Amino acid sequence: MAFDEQGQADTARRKVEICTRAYKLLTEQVNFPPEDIIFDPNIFAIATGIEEHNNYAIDFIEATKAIKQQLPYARVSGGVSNVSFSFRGNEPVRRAIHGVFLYHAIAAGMDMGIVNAGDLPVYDDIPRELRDAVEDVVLNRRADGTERLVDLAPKYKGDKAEARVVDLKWRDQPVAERLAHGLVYGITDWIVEDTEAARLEAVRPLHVIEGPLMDGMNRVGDLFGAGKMFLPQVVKSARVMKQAVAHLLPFMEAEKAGQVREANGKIIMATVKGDVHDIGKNIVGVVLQCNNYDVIDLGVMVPADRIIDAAVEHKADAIGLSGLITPSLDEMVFVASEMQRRGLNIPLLIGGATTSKTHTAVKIEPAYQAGSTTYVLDASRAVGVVSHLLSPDTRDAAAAATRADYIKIREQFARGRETRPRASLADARKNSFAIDWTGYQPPKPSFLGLKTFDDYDLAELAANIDWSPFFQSWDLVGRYPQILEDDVVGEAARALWADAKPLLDQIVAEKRFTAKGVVGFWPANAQGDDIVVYADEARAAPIATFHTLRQQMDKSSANSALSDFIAPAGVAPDYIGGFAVTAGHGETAFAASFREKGDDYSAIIVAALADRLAEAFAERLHERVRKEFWGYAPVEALTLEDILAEKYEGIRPAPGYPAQPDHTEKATLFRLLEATERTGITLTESFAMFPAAAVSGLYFSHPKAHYFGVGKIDRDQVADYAARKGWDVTEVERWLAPILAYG
Ligand code: B12
Repeated sequence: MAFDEQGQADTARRKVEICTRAYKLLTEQVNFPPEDIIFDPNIFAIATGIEEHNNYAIDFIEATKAIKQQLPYARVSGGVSNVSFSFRGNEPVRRAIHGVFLYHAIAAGMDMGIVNAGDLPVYDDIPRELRDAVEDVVLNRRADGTERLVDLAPKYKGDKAEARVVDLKWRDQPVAERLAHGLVYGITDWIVEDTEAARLEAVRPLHVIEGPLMDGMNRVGDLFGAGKMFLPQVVKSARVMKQAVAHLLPFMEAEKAGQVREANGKIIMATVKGDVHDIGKNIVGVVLQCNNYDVIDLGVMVPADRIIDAAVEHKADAIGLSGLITPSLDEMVFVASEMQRRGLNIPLLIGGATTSKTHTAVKIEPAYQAGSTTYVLDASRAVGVVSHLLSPDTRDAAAAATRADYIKIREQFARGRETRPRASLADARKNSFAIDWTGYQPPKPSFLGLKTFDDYDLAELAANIDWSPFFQSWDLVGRYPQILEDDVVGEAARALWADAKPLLDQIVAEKRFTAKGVVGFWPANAQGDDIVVYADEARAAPIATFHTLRQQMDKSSANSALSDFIAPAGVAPDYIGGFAVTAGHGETAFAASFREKGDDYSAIIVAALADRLAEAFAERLHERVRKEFWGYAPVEALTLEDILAEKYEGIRPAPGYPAQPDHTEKATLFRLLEATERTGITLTESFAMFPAAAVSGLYFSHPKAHYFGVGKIDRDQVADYAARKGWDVTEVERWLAPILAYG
């Protein structure tokens, strides 16, 4: 935020001044990478009736422009809802102010903002009278702008959303307009009737697709590309399009003229070998289909040769890879090198929760010189990137621009490597997280060994769902339940909730999913940075060893490792726990039942609900471990909110998360838990779990145990870790590639 000794920056000059100062401090004095700087130069309310507030929106927009021009790579964000605060309670006017403000701020270079993803009005759609009055205020074009808008506002007060549902005036429009309206607003109620009406008016059924339907979808594509429309709406529009095409298909078949609709391009999409995650890939696929691209989705766990064979067979124009876990990053490098070896030169697109621009530039792009490689942050950017890379007029320039950008990133990455001070492993161990074990009796679990849950009660899990990540996976940012009443994202979240809740109730009532889990407890003690697990209290022969990694940042606070939270051998008899849970049995089939009807929207919701139930299973089981199964917190009485805020004792670190970045530790965990036999969860060669809606991890009971990020590790620890795991150094470097402080 743009604050300094004098307080908040309100004018453009002050905002730029403070951001420039911070920029210089960060980049020149602490060598902070400029691309990681996000400025929020303060968005303040306009039209408050106080004259000096009238220029606040302009001040932000001007400051944004200056920051983007003068402070390379820095990004700009802001709390958009602040700008319309003086009209709280009048949602339609607030929405119009957000739409107009963002229209100008994005044009000035704004990169992101806290705003309602699914409920922003379509700029061109804001009633002209209202839009002009709002623009007068946002751009401070007239001294009496505020009065005029205050006078006009009551006219638009009625809740537009409801107006939109009851406002059926659009049903009186010509069929082409009705089709476009249904597409833009995601309304399926009349799609078959309207498509049929259009078919009867058309010479050939194909003309309905090439005409009104594509016009409607191009509007959706343009609005989405321009940041005036957001993910949930776009995926809903796709559903309308698919149902319209499904109605026309038999007529086109019957016609047998064999004319096919010209697509903008053909794209092969796949989640790479060893990875099972597809929500992100599916969302991008739907958005691209909306924009008239033919998407050939090969699914998950797809080996490189199958991806490339499909690209050759279908004469594809691009390949899109997705991945969620770090081992998939290496696989993406391999696919890129195979594309190079097999002589392809079509664009390669990279996306997924674990991918990043830096990794793509430093590791993937160098492996594929024959064609371009582009990282895509999220679905909202996919269409723009693809259209630039595939259109003959822009593809060379687009590829060249990315290549130049990635060269810069590689240079910065190399520079960043040199400077950061690090601790040797020996020094890091001397600075370990010290626990005073004298007089501490580690709590003994109520049982040792395993406990299986064959069919955990879905209703109990549904009651323990953390909904915030669900809305996040639809780009609606905010905490649940406040998000449902939020005056910015409320309506969009309520709409999504209204669609998701009945599906969840159906899943529970009809037992569409089966939740299976296993939990285990074993005697254990730390041995250096390892945790040795014993079969019984005799603690004679180890039955397994968990290998932990230690922080090596050069810092005053402790360089922690998970082994610090278990009593060293010979100091006190301690214990460790483990779990593996899934709620994904049945998810694929239930989601497919919607996808078959062209309803990707519900299919994606079903998959996201399985993830939520899996996460809820992990949370609920951990609670029962603390209170019952391990029983070290029998009187714990926390609300779900407190539990989600981790206000409990002990931790449950998951392999792959920052405290234990090594996914291969799941092999030891799964062997001890007999997880596959007992829950049906399998591990892929990248140690992803299938079904995808699965979580696994360890339990630590010590009250001082806490979550931390291992961060980057050095050669000395890699060599030490290899020796402890009985691997050679290259094997460790392969599995821990993203956290190596070298190479
Ligand atoms: C929700 C979530 C889960 C859910 C569901 C995951 C899923 N989607 O299937 C559950 C609870 C099941 C889960 C489990 C695990 N998770 Co998790 N999870 C997350 C979380 C919080 C959000 C991911 C998500 O779903 N986002 C929403 C979707 C829609 O976004 P997306 O996948 O990123 O896709 C978007 C873009 O990336 C892009 N995109 C995606 N693909 C493509 C492809 C192309 C071609 C293009 C152009 C664009 C594109 O567009 C999409 C839409 O905008 C992330 C943290 C984060 N903030 O990202 C951790 C995270 C991904 N999980 C992580 C881990 C480690 C795990 C577990 C291994 C933990 C464990 N030991 O149990 C398991 C693995 C499960 C398995 N089956 O193997 C790590 C992965 C990194 C790593 N170290 O490998 C993360 C990054 C957390 C962390 N901080 O470390 N996880």
